[in-house]
Amino acid sequence: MSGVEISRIRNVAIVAHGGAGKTTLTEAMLFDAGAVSRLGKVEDGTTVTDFDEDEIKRKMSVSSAFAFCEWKGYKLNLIDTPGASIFLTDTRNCLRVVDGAVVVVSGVSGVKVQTEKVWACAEAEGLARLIYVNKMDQEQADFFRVLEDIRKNLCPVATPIQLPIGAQASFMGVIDLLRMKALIYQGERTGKCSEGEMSPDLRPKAEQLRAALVEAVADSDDRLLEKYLEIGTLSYEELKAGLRRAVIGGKLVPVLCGSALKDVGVYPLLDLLTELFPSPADREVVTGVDPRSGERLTRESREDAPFSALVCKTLVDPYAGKITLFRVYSGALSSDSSVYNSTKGCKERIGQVVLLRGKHQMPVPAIGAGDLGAVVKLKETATGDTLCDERNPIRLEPVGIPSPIIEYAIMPKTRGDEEKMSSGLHRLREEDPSLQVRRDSQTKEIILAGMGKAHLEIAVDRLKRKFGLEIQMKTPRVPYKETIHGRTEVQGKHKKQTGGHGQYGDCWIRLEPLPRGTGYEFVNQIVGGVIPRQYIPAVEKGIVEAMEEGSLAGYPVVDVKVTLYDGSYHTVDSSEMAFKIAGSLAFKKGVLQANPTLLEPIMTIEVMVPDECMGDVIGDLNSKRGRVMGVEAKGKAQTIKAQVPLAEVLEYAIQLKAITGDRGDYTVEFSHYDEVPPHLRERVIAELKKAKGE
Ligand SMILES: Nc1nc2c(ncn2[C@@H]2O[C@H](COP(=O)(O)OP(=O)(O)O)[C@@H](O)[C@H]2O)c(=O)[nH]1
Ligand SMILES: [Mg+2]
Repeated sequence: MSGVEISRIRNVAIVAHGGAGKTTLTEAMLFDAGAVSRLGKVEDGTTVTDFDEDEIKRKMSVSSAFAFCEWKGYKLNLIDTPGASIFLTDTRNCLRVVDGAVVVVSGVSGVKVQTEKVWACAEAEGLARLIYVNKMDQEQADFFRVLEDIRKNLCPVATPIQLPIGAQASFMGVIDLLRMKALIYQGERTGKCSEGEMSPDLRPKAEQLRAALVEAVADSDDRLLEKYLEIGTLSYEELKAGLRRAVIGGKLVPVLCGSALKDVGVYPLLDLLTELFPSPADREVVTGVDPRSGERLTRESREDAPFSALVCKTLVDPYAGKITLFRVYSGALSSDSSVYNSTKGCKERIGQVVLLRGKHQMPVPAIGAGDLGAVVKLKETATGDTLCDERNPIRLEPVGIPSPIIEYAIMPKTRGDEEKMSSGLHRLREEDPSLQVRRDSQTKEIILAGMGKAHLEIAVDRLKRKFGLEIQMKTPRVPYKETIHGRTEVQGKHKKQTGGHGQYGDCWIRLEPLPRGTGYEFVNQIVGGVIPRQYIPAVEKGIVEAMEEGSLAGYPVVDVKVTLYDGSYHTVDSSEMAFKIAGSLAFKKGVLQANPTLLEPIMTIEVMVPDECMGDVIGDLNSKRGRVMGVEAKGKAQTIKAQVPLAEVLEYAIQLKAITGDRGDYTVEFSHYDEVPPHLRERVIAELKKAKGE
């Protein structure tokens, strides 16, 4: 129906830390396979998968991109993913819909914290993996140093199946250890190579590595091991088949090398993807739930099964509209049909379905099981949704959304653009669910939250480019709170008895501090009707309103117990309004008498950094009034757990980047409120008052 047999589809994500060469490698694969006639460059903004204006401007991927090519009768669906941690959600969504991942590691700088992160994501998805050691042409590239790094910090079962020929400026090809042949590249950036015998000086190393490879493959399979122990070696066919099973089972990860920029070692990579990676039919059947009963369901990767697909990405174009990218798990999606969105519980009209190669859309009659595709102009569907056959509904499991780590207050530069901004933000969120928008009930600011400052800046840039909106970004205000240390008794009296109908309300309240985090408690101890029962809620209402704006600096008052114990009333002049005012007056006065103080939010922060940065990061946290609670080693990284006031880490994403050279990462979440130290309180209050005055 869709033209490709499922066993001949390979869905592959290209993952790595930023700058390892994913986009360049994707470009070289597309070029070598003849899908594009010109080999583009990231520097020139001419690659297929960095087509977005933001990417061309920044010379880095900010969004994953689909592309496909044909290679020896197979269809390779490639997803070039962004490497920066701020876009990890996008990368995770892509990893969910592929069957294998090419992990690119720079032959110069080796494994980075971000490599470990994407590696862990690929592993969690149960993906077959292959490591491509890139940039072998660059100065200081060293295959064996990086291999050791990979084995130690990323994957103990990483096993070379190639050996570089030459190094750095003299890097010219690779030795295929499976066939023991040398592939020598001549022309610059043509992808073409000639096959021949390896030079004698490389043979000992090649033989040693091949023996290790054969042993590793044998080790991964009892039947092969028996044979190997008996005969001492494996045939080429056994080796190849055993290697494929080991790769699919995650028991062995082949290591290749090359130069994406010079298009060296890309041909063999394409071959190996078809030969070693699983087809969609080789994966375990996809599971989901029945949206009506919650019962567990499965769908086989077959075109005659009921249709199901998972949306892994949404692109919003102000002119072309919304593009929804998905993987079909079962059945097929035809143009001009209708499907059911089981996440939203609504039907969607399907117009033209297309295949994507970067920004180019190629219309097709249908997208079949196991394949990746896209459709434009769906109304309700967002990333993470399941599309399925209405009569056979299923909901597949989406990738979760991480909690944001940085927040900025945003406002349109032009007054009156608020509504336009809000609808623009809504569209952006359809593309990128890791962007979050909320209005802070306390500071009244619109808060844009995301995974890093650059993440938010890119969002703001997009609002400008796509919707013509000029947006201002500010560090958000810290939501301080106020509380009291002391106990006090205070009267609030509201009396106006000159002319006409008078007003009279009078109450006595007692204020006492409550433990941190308790909030507020109101106790009515009025006896003998000194305040008539119907006015008591009014007194409390006045107190609650006054509590929203404390007397110290105008921030909400928390953790107080208020006891109403006395008062008086007037038979004619008393009213609810008068008692409400009396309650409010009493509370405001009382707070000032009861030794008021300022509370600030304290965050729990977990910082992941490489060993060598740890001292600097801990020192910096200490200077930020942080309290380090523990350090835990995890692979090559250390995780530092600390508590630190929010006011000190509003721009932590930027500071950590500076301290660690972008090798760190962190998560932050609210922990509790604690008192602002007395020596800082006056300064904070003065600043707050100044800000309020503006
Ligand atoms: N010398 C050399 N540079 C490379 C190679 N592959 C990529 N680069 C360069 O490394 C930079 C980052 O490449 P890019 O493909 O954008 O990396 P990505 O962030 O992983 O997508 C660019 O300047 C590329 O030209 C390579 O094999 N050799
Ligand atoms: Mg890229």
